[in-house]
Amino acid sequence: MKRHQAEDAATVSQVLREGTNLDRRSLFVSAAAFGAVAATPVLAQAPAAPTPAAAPARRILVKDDSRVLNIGATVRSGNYWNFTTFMTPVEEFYVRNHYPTPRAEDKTVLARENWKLKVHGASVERPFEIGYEDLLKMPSRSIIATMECHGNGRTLFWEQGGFTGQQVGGGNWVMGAVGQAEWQYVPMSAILARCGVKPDAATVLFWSGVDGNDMGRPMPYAEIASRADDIGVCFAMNGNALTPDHGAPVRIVVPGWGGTASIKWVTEIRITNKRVWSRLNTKGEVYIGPTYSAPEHAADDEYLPGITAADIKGPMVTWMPPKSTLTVPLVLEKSPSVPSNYPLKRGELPKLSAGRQTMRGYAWAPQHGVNAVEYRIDGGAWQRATIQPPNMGRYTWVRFTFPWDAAAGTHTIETRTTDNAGVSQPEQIPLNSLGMANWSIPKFRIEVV
Ligand SMILES: Nc1nc2c(c(=O)[nH]1)N[C@H]1C(S)=C(S)[C@@H](COP(=O)(O)O)O[C@H]1N2
Ligand SMILES: [Mo]
Repeated sequence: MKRHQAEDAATVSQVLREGTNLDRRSLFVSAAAFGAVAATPVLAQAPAAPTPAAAPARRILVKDDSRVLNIGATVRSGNYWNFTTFMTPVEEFYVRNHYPTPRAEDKTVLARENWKLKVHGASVERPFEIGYEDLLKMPSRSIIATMECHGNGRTLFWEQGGFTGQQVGGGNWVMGAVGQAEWQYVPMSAILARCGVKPDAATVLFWSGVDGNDMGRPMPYAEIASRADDIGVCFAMNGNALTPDHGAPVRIVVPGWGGTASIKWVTEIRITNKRVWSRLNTKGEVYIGPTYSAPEHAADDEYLPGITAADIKGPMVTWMPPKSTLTVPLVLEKSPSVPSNYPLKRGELPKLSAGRQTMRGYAWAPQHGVNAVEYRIDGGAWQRATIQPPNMGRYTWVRFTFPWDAAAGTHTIETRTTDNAGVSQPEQIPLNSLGMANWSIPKFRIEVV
């Protein structure tokens, strides 16, 4: 039975309201559960005061660091060890930018009154341009969906995959480059109906060109057509207009696929009869490694400026695989870097007080939905965790819990998700040198005191 989320407006706002309440209450509970760790300033964060007016040093990103982890100059991770809510508040939602966040003050094309989306291309019958106000007058819907960066969990390659920083490159995402929001959007079905598509359509290119000159991701037209109500041109997140970091005024949302597909600060949708190659489907955001081979391509494909056939190194990442995490900071020992505001120092274990504990976590399986979550302690038998309602299936995550009689000493807890197609997280995944989509079973080491 397929239930469409867009029809559940009441449930959605209820979840959002409950989420807000839960946030305050369980932050305390989870901090308390983590005894010694709770004493560190990161876990003890009070709800943030309104962000102070942007000082020059803050201009790279708008988001206040106090509720997120600073991974690099333009990227911020969710503090997933503090996550308690079903919906991720925007302030706690990860930011992944290839360039600094462009803002309307500097890039005037992003001002609502100037912004335009151009829909055109060789396979379009009736090209059109639309401004922000008119876009908002088109039919819209909303969907609850996770968004996850391909690089989320990259640290697992180093910490437990046996790979080094020479073999796998990229930012040190731990488990927090994922969040769940309610996205409000004009569905591609409405865009396509308005522009008319010729039968030869092969590729849809979502293009920004505002933050950098290579931020466009081609997608097969068939993929978009197959879920044209779910993919769309998004203008609001959790009920509010998009913030600059998340693509204001308008971005694309492709539920279930890795975040790269969801082009922020979008200005153009181009539909063409050729295959299109950009940086983001050739040598960036693709699987490159001994078990992967480069996709087929032809001389008369379209190559965006700066890209040639020689750049096509591996298949692009599409659906994010089933994954899970405990809300426990992962030990960083072998990773090339430790974010400066990570709650643990290099090699340090999180501490938990001995006794009966409720362990918590999140599991997601965007393509088919989460069927089950299991855990095991110190290599013992796999046991079922309890999935906390709601489980809204496809595109969404679930929260899970299990009780643990924690005895003093050092322990390892593993978590494993199985989706509704019967696919379970593997022990290891093969090398891919950009560290994409590591969905291996994570191992959380904990010191019980
Ligand atoms: N224009 C543009 N769109 C972009 C990006 C970017 O750097 N520029 N980053 C992409 C990547 S890699 C991810 S994971 C998501 C992150 O979305 P968020 O920052 O709202 O969480 O945006 C995608 N869209
Ligand atoms: Mo990403």
